[in-house]
Amino acid sequence: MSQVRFLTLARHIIEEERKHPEATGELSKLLHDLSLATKVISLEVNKAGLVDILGFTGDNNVHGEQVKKLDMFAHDMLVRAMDHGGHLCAMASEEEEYIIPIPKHFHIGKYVLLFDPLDGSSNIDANVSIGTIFSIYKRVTPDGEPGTLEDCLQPGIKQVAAGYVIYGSSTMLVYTAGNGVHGFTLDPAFGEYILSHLNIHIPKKGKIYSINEGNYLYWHPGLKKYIKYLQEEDPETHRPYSTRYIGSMVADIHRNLLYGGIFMYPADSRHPNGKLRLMYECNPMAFLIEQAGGRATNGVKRIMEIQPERIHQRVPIFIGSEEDVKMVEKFMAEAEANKKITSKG
Ligand code: AHM
Ligand code: MG
Repeated sequence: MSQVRFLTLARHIIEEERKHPEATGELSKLLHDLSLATKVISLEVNKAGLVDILGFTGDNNVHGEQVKKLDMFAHDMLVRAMDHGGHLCAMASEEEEYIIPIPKHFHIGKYVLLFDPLDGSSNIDANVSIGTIFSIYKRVTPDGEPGTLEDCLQPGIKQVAAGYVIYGSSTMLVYTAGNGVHGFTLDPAFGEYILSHLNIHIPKKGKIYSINEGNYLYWHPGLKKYIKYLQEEDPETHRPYSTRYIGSMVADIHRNLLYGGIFMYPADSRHPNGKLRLMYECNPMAFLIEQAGGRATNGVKRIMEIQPERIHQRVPIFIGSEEDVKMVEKFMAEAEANKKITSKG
């Protein structure tokens, strides 16, 4: 018999909230609205393979409606589900250049929602797992007015909640509100997220590394050395590690969260800031992984302490099991120190 209680996401959020008598319930309602939007996205993602039959993206479907690209569908769904809930003052999406202030004709709330509506969407046609990533902050400007860029540009340590939904062999929502990381699996029969993973802890050290090794030539010398180190044989430190790279951040991080390991999207000589976005991808994942006992840095600095300057800014990321992330930092710091010695000499 399972030891995990039969608990819906909605019930879990209410129970968590009861632990904080000062809570107003607004965050719970926000998370509830968000989870509803992701159920609709999940349904649409599951139909993706039928697009060719029902109509190509950009075409009219059998109902005479335009078939939207799935990432735009997910973006629109989230905006439409969240703009009138009364909990938000602004949103920002990876799919939209500017922030989305909540218009005055809706009730304006005290939270800010940032999201990547469908991360890894280039994988959709191959039926690979993709996901929605979200990050929630409290506004910093005065209440009652539409939110501003200032409300959106807060460092990750200010997040009040964050999470992702993975659309995989099943759909799962994993979130933290600063009190551990919990996972819920969507029951497709009755459309509820059910608690399946209570208090997830990432192992202190893993046996998996995830990186796009095709970029090897352009990497920092310390990173090259670290990857070679992981490939060497040493049973005591469980080397060689296994490579697992899906190319879909949510799926790669989800697996490493459960099994342990390190995910990296580093800077390289062609992309000095890496590829992934601080506000939509790195901060929420860093909050989750830290809450699960792991570590997330840009190689030298904690991701969540980076002061954002632009809403779409990119940042290199090393994230996962604490000891693995510390090890890559060490390799890169040593290579930097050697560089300095060589250039002096
Ligand atoms: P996207 O936001 O355009 O989907 O790009 C983000 C994705 C991540 O999910 C994934 O980790 C990364 O891009 C993979 O990039 P690459 O193909 O360069 O390895
Ligand atoms: Mg993305």
